[in-house]
Amino acid sequence: MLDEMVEIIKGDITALKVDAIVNAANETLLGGGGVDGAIHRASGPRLRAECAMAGGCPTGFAKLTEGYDLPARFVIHAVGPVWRGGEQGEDEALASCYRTAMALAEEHRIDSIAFPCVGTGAFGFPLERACGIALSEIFRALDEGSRVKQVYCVCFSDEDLEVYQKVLATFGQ
Ligand code: AR6
Repeated sequence: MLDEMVEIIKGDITALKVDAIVNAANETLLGGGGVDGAIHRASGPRLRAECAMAGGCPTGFAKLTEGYDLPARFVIHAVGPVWRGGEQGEDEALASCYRTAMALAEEHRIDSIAFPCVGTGAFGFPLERACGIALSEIFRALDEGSRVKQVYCVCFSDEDLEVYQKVLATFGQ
């Protein structure tokens, strides 16, 4: 059942022991605030060193690194769009982040993956709209026969959790 494969949870993504956690990065991949800062702090300096070798990443795409000191084996650094009102290709860029991350998971034989609410913090993407895009792309990948067995959508606040659960309920899986 697809709905059992997707769980909305509240917590700190850096603490999760999954095959891969997704980072909400920026094009430099060199770290920043929010979940990006938390992941770099928890993973240690070797993560920044590997990211520095990666040569950045365009908006709407993602790159995979080792997890180093994290409980997760890999980090998938996804670069969400900066929200500019919704008419500048933001929806497609966010969808592409999720598609790229799920494709990388497939390529690296990842069974379990955890996503934060990419784009909805510093980059300002409206949360409810972002949740709809995230869940559409995640369900699409699972529906297409992804080998991923468990997807966690990790919310950092009760408010985010409530919105995510509301949006999930509209999917009627
Ligand atoms: N675990 C799970 N979610 C978290 C955590 C955590 N430890 N910490 C924050 N969040 P943001 P963006 C949530 O701003 O909007 C950075 O500076 C947070 O509450 O981290 O994609 C990067 O370097 C929010 O719901 O990412 C970029 O420059 C979500 O993670 C820029 O911010 C995403 O918020 C990216 O902005």
